[in-house]
Amino acid sequence: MLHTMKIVSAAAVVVVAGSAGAQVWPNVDGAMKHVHITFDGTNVGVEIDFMINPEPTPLPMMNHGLSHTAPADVLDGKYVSSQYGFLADGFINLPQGSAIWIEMTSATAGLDIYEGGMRNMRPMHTYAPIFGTGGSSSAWKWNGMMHHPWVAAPSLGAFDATFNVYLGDETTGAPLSGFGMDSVTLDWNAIPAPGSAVVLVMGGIACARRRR
Ligand SMILES: [Cu+2]
Repeated sequence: MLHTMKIVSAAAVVVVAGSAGAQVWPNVDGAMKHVHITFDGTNVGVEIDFMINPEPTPLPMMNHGLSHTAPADVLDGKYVSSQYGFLADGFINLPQGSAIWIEMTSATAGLDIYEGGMRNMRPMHTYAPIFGTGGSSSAWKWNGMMHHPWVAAPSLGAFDATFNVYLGDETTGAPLSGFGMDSVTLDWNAIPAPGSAVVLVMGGIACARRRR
């Protein structure tokens, strides 16, 4: 009896490993760049970290030409970055019935943003459209955890998005009076992926050789 159970569990492990090998999740390029959120009891604050990660902005977005596993396939064909991540800077104690909301107030046309999460837990992310993408609400309720959204651009070039971060009703997101809000602009540069640059260089060498 015990022996049979062991065989069954070994088979289950093989199945899980096989399906995991077939999955394609989007690349996580570059080091995490945190967007620190604070609340001192009265004012919400938001600031891009340049102390822990001094990498200058705009941050790169790249298209690796991957066919991602659903629901991450919303990123197919796009220049993608998940480097920016919202993160609590210190302990945050919220008033009863409130939540910290992040609302996108403006962005470069064509920029899409999808729900992510902890950066190394890509299979757990919903990839649901947020911040106005695909007709979603421009305001998104932050759960207080580290959250790296997936940001996607349709073409090469410069992209940015500006957000208000404020204390709102935990259900409706309506701003609560008597509390200060803050805003932050995140920016990106959609650039060719390193792999595609290598292909171009190799192509150039092949052309040079042919000419001789
Ligand atoms: Cu992070």
